[in-house]
Amino acid sequence: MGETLVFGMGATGASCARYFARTGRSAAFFDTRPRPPAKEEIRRAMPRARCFADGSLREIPGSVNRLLLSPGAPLKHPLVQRAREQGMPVISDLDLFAGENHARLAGITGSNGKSTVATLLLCMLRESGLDASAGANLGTPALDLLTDNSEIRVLELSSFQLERAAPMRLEAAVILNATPDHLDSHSTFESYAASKARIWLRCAHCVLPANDSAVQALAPSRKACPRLEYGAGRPSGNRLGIVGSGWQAEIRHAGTRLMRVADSSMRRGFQLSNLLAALAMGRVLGLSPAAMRRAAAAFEGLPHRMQLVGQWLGVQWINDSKATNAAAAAAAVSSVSDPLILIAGGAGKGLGYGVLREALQGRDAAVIAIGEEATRIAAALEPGCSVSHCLTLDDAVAAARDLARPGATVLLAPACASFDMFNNYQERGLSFERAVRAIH
Ligand code: UMA
Ligand code: ADP
Repeated sequence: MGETLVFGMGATGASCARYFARTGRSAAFFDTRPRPPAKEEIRRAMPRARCFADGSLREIPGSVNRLLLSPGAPLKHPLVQRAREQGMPVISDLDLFAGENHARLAGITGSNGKSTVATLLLCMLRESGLDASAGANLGTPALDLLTDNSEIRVLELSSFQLERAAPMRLEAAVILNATPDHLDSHSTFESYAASKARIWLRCAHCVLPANDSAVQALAPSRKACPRLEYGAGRPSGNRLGIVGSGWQAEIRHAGTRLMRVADSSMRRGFQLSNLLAALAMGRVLGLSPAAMRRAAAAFEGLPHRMQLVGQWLGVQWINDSKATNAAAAAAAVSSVSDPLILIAGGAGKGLGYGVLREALQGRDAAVIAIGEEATRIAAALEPGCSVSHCLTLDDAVAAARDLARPGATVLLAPACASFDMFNNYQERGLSFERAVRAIH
């Protein structure tokens, strides 16, 4: 058997190296970055494998008989074009995973909310007594999941992963929402959304939000695939919904009471929508209402997503560093009350900020803009909203303290990637928390 050329020496590349070492196959590795982050990890797993960093490989070596693309490997790179011209199989880590996986599979995609819903569903599965794991875009690369004995696996799938992999057999799959993101890589929203829709191509049961026209437009016909919808409206046989209001509001499906909305901390807006999505996936996977209820009641959300840093002098400070696109930041803005001071900005992803402008319309809000996108954000939000600029996140926190009056919320929801100032969104969130604590 020939050699696999793995394009990408990051987390996925390293998981491929471990997989090939485990299965006794040979591979070479390639990355366009001068210092790919997982080069040492790859060397440890496969000491004799050839590694080409800095884009130093111009031709596909003769020993190679297939190309494996990491999620970040650019599809337009000449080596990818060359492989296709030569009729060489171009695969992804998920294709290898699917060929070896014997566990039940649940898939989760969407522009926002994936990690939250995947983690909550994992908690529900474990609370049901199942040996379950979760991974793919959610941290643990899919091939590393194969080393555990899970009977069921939750895959969080990004548009990049879905675009590069053959359609997978999933027992249940949800698209949470479809709003613009990653348009610096996907050239149009339509091609981005079409990548997301690939999750349903071989899936046994579609799960989708009832009132989201962008997602509904991606769904296969009811004849082609059974579906369970979820939303705030009345429940029925193929719809998980809510009956009653306030403290009495109950989530039900097909005559079964699942839980009271008030039993979870995810009670409003997009967080309630994420709770309904996880419950709907749990229903399709046959979980008991009691186990789902216990898991949902105990779930406190993930770090850097609407995380309360603290409250000082009547001002609450919230870290939503994971709001890396305009729709996420708009959802975050809509979920808090006025007066609001929003810290936004960072590295752009080719997106507009129209939805953020709409979310801020008529609000008692001020914006502090930072990072490479500061000027574009100001241009999009002014004059409806007052925008000031700061050079660093520390300066933005100090400026927010000066602006905030008792009762206010200061929200970090950048609507941008973090890479202009930080290594990742976690580092940005931690910097925010440190700066907030330092001034109190
Ligand atoms: N890159 C290059 N040259 C290369 C290869 C990659 O410049 O030759 C760049 C890519 O454009 C990208 C970065 O390097 O910006 C990382 O690419 P990668 O393929 O090496 O990524 P991995 O380290 O393998 O991590 C990927 C996912 N990252 C991306 O899709 C960008 C991780 O999701 C995922 O956890 C991991 O695989 C394991 O499955 C992270 C992510 O940010 C959390 N995902 C995006 C998101 O959630 O918005 C999609
Ligand atoms: P993802 O894994 O898709 O990035 P996360 O669960 O990590 O999603 O949430 C990222 C951010 O997206 C959150 O910090 C919040 O601002 C926003 N968000 C979460 N769920 C939703 C949703 N259902 N709709 C809109 N925005 C959301």
